[in-house]
Amino acid sequence: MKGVLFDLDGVIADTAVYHFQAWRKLIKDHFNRELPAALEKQTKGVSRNDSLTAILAYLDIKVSDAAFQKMTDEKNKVFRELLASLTPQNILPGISDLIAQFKEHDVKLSLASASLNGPYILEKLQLNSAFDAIADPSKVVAGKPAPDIFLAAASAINVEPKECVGIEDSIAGIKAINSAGAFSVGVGNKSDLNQAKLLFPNTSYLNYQQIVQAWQN
Ligand code: B16
Ligand code: MG
Repeated sequence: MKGVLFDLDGVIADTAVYHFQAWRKLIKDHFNRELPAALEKQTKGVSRNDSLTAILAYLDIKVSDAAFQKMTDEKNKVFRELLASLTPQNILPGISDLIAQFKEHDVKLSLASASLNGPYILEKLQLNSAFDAIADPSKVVAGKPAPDIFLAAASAINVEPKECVGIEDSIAGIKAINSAGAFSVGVGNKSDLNQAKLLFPNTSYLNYQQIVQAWQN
């Protein structure tokens, strides 16, 4: 195992709460409608545009391209305001130790987040220097569940996907890791992430030795 491809939202920090809070506000402001909690799961790991498409489809609302663009900009503005309060204390349990273990064993770290705010979030968490590369989601053709962002993240550290482990909390992300040919490690429920090759109930259970052993087998 030479590289680890990290998802961000839901693995390194719980920014999913902020994403959904921002979507909820947007939909309330524009249409005076509420979003059900189930949509949070559906939009996890999914790009900004694909998330709004899913939300509007659920609400059965059609908007012009210009209005769509304006809405994604507005959502991002609210999300960025929420991110302003992020500190290293928002790093999820177990992640700092796991990163230290990977670094001790010369495993390269690459970020494979769908978020265009990835570099800003890593900076707020003071984790940017821990990463060897950040794959740029604006440069990949298809978002998760397509493998593109994981392939880009592996290539950015010059490691073959089969020599990498990908860590994800979303259904779309686990599918993306598997199609990229990397070894998928899920963080979450078995009912959602049954396609993960190795699963931990939450980040505090993530364990370097268990990951290496499972990757080897
Ligand atoms: P942005 P990940 C994903 O992050 C989030 O899970 C998803 O909710 C969000 O829509 C997507 O990033 C795009 O984020 O609007 O900041 O570009 O899980 O891939 O780290
Ligand atoms: Mg995620």
